[in-house]
Amino acid sequence: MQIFNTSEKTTDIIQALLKDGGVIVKHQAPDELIDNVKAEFRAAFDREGHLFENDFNGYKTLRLSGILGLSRSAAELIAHPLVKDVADNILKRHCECYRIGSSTAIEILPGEADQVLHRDDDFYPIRIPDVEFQIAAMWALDDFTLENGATRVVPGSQDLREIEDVKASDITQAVMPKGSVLLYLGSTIHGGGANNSQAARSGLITTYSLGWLRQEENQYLTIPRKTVDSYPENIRRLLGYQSHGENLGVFPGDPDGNWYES
Ligand SMILES: O=C(O)CCC(=O)C(=O)O
Repeated sequence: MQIFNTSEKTTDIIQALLKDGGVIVKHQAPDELIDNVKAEFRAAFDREGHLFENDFNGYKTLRLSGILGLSRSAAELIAHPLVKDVADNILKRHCECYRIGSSTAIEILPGEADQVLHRDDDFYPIRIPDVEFQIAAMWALDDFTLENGATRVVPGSQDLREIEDVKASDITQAVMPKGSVLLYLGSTIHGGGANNSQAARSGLITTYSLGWLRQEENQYLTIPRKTVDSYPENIRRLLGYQSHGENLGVFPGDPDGNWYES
């Protein structure tokens, strides 16, 4: 998996992502922004982060959903220009617009084991050859290291190999400094890493899915409407407040005017 720096061309980043199924781009968000996001998550992590514990998420991992209802600063990561450029390029090959599939803050605590390897898009019941249903952006809110559970990724696994066939030697880890982003395809096998350090490892993963697919996390019922309305149009669109073309998900007030004339 290739590692890029800020200065490199987006087309090269996209090419690497499509080739390897994942790519790291370092130093995309300033420390101050990352610290604000972390501060805005803190109380919610402490209050409700444990509610997501299960065999898949782990029992020493805190999680949060409904991110844009919890942190306004997170909007800057979710709608980051690089992520948008990459999503535009990969997803708009197959749709007119895309939306947030899910957005999840994840704090892996010391003592957590490896998460089960998985593909994010496996919950869609069919595949269409050569169509990526979604991409994901995992922001490092702390330095991601081998010891603290940097996301495990299987480069090339967008070839749809069986997850059971993955060998330890196929797995790499997204070691990256705080403020960097790991981009990966919905079809790429990955999972959280074991945290063998003494400190928590926090990240924010957002998936972006084709506009004609059902969103993984129902943003309409998760984020209060008043909060949605307080965001600018690009964020409202990402949350799903836009129709897909003239016929899917139309509603009064659609920003593209896809509603019946009265
Ligand atoms: O925490 C991580 O590094 C990855 C988590 C993940 O892939 C997931 O929960 O779907």
